[in-house]
Parts: sequence; structure tokens; C-alpha cells
Amino acid sequence: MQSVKNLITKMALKQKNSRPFTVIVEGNIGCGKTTFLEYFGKHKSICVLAEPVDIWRNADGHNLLGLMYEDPKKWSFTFQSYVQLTMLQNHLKPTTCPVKLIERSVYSARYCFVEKLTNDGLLAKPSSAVIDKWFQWIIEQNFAQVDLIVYLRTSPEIVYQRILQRKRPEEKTVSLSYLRALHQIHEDWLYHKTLFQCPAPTLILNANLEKSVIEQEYEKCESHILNLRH
Ligand code: DGT
Repeated sequence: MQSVKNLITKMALKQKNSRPFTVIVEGNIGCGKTTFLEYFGKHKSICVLAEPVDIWRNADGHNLLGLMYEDPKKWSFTFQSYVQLTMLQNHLKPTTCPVKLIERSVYSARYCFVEKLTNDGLLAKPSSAVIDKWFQWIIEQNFAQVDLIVYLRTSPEIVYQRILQRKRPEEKTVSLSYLRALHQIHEDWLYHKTLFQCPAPTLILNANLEKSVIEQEYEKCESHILNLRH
């Protein structure tokens, strides 16, 4: 474990002197993070880092995302450990762009998903404690510094319909009640601000809007994301 920590420290030191303005995009499953990232990806000054879902689907041939949904009690610890590692890699990825836009973060992995799995008894308390120890260490080392959070706010009923339509094979067990619970955690964290600390100021967008009109909503935060207001 020590050598892994040393390696991460080295990566972070490399990045330290040239930290870009860092924005994380958060919201429920199916809230439209990918569409948001695609829209802002057209700017040359923004480095877009999508969520590593395909990496989770193929860890040396193992589909960890699929295993987590099939048998969360058995695989949640494995999955959340890998999510935390791959998210950290995104936080630490060097870029020459002045702005870095990341889909999700170590924060939502810990505050939303680990929290829910632990509350549901699907992640054993000792396992969740180990993930939390790693998480706290990442934060203490300033490896996941964030300047702005964009919260794509949706209603659970709408994201449920989108998830049914996209038919991602691993997500066939995702229920409306699961989405309602995840929605509530996002709300408490990013809207009411009653659960956990926000690592940066939050911009809230109405992500219930249809794709055809959502660009007007995105434009509201363009100057914030391009860091023109600082
Ligand atoms: P979208 O539709 O563009 O807003 O983005 P999604 O829904 O593809 O992205 P996301 O991050 O909400 O979820 C991708 C899948 O991975 C989804 O089935 C939920 C799952 N997922 C993402 N992060 C975590 C995590 O930390 N823990 C667990 N258990 N599942 C996660």
C-alpha cells in the first residue's frame, strides 16, 4: 500500500504547479452528464474527462459494473475500490488546457454511492471504512481539488425513463426507488447542502429539459466554466 501511495504522491506533485480550473459534473444516473460534456468538449481550452465506465466494464476481462449490479453484496467493495482509483486518476491526469471538466468525482463515488450501499447493508461497515480511509487520505493530500461543481438536477421519474430507453445491459436492475434514493442524496449534498461538505461552489442546472432545448440551459454556465468570471 505504501508504494502505491508514493506513486500517487509523485503524480500529484508533478501536477501541482500547473493546476487547471477544475469543474466536476454531478447528478443522478441518466441526468445527461455525457451530453453536457460533449457540448463543452468543443472548446479548445477545456480538457474533458469522461467517466471511465468502459474501464469498469473491462478490468482484465472482468465487467465490474455488471458484477456490482448482479450481486452488490459480493462485489460492491471491489467495484467501489476500482471506481475510487479510476476517479483519482482523472483528478490527477495532467493537462495543458486551462480548464478541466470531469464527469463525476471521488466525491460523488464516496458521498452518494458508497453511502447508499453502506446504508442498505450491501457494503459491510469494515469495507466502507477502508474505502473512506483512502478517500480521506486523497482529500488530505489535495489530490482532488475542485473549483466548481455543476449539478445537473433532474427528477427521478425522468432519469428512470431515460435509463429504460438507453437499455444499458448492466442497468436492467436499476429501479425507480433506487433512483429516488440516489436523487435524495444528491439533493441533500448539492442542493440543500445538509449532507457532507461541498468541495467547491455549486451551479445548479435544470437537466429535466429535452435535448433540443438544453443548450440554452448550458449557456447559463458557460462563462463560469470557462473561468471568465475570475
Ligand atoms: P449520464 O446519463 O450521461 O448522466 O451518465 P451515466 O448515467 O452514464 O453516468 P453515471 O455516472 O451516473 O453512471 C454510470 C453507471 O455507473 C450507472 O449505472 C451508475 C454507475 N455508477 C457510477 N458511479 C458509481 C459508483 O461510484 N458506485 C456505483 N455503485 N455505481 C456507480
